[in-house]
Amino acid sequence: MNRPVALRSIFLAFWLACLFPGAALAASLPTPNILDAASPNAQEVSKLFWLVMGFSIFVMAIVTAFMIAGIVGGIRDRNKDEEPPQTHGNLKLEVAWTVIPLIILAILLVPTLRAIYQLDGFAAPDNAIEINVVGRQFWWEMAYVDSGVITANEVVAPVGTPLKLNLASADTMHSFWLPQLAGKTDLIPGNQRTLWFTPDREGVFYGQCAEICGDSHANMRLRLVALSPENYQTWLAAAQKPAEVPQAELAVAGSQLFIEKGCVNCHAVQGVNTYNRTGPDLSHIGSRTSIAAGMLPNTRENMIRWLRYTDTVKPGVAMPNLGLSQEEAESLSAYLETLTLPGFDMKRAFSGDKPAAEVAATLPRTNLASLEDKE
Ligand code: HEC
Ligand SMILES: [Cu+2]
Repeated sequence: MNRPVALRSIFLAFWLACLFPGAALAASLPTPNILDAASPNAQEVSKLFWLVMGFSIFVMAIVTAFMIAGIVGGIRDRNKDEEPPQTHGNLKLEVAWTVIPLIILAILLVPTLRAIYQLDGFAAPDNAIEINVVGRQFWWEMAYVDSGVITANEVVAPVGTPLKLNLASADTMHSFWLPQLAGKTDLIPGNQRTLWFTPDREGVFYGQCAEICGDSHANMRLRLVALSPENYQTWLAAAQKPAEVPQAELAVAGSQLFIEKGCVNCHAVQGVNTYNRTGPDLSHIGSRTSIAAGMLPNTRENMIRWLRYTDTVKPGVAMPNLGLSQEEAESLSAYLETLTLPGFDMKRAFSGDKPAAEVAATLPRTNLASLEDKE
């Protein structure tokens, strides 16, 4: 390799390495960006991130400078005949590169320990809203301890009040992760963990199971919907009431199929059957932004697809494919659409002028084309 080419490749490699994270940040899609914190606890984590990042860049710059100086020197001297000076062992250098990292690590240890104690589940304030979260292959159940409200895959919470989540698993290990709100916490069978944070702005925040748990681990997503305190109170009241009884013919037929086809054996719907937790509570499924643990936007078309091709849409799913016809799936979907929160419109639940658009922008981006291929 001649000199200009060698030098140019070094610089090119350097700039490419800098560009990649930049490009990822620039693609400002509604991704769960850990650095775009929406709670003081997540803020703490991103502050730590920048601190460690700062030290790392500093160390990298020094090491790279020495490296480049060495390479440039080597290239310049390559035609010289004499041997370069030979050295062996250097006590001062050895001490320096042991002590300097120790100092850096000691500096980083202080804020790290502080953050660990602050974020600890036991530190949750007394006024926290307590929610029991159970992870299952491949969905989440949320049970509000005080109000008895049960939802699935979407946590609804008020801005400004701490949430205390008691995390448990019904089968294998999962990990609860809402990157903009708190760090990951594992759900370990037979062991309860706690996590707390306080959402500090309205919005829909993405989450994801972060511990590989089976075929559809990547499809085990979740949402946190943070509402203004007033809207949260309205939601809470609505969530405790059954949805209105369906009137339209198609939906009424669907409500009968819901019983005939055995959906009631696994799914609870307020006012229809009693407490049943084999599958997600569907009492207000019509008001959810997504279905199948955050996989698909909640539309009629997607619901039909889900009911007819359950196991193709979501590999390894615990809901059986019931062999429904297109007509049956249509009336069931029409029925499920009527199961909305009475007197509460999730799409208009945000104050200000970004309501429905915000919900729409935060819908999941699943590659539907690939699903169609399978059908
Ligand atoms: C053997 C139990 C079982 C039966 C029977 C069953 N389901 Fe399910 N269902 C589940 C489970 C488990 C899930 C969660 C799947 C996942 O997301 O991994 C689910 C998910 C769903 C969801 C998505 C819920 C959400 O929160 O995203 C809908 C809607 C649904 N089922 C409707 C039906 C209908 C309608 C029927 C009857 C035709 C039915 N299910 C029959 C177990 C069952
Ligand atoms: Cu998982």
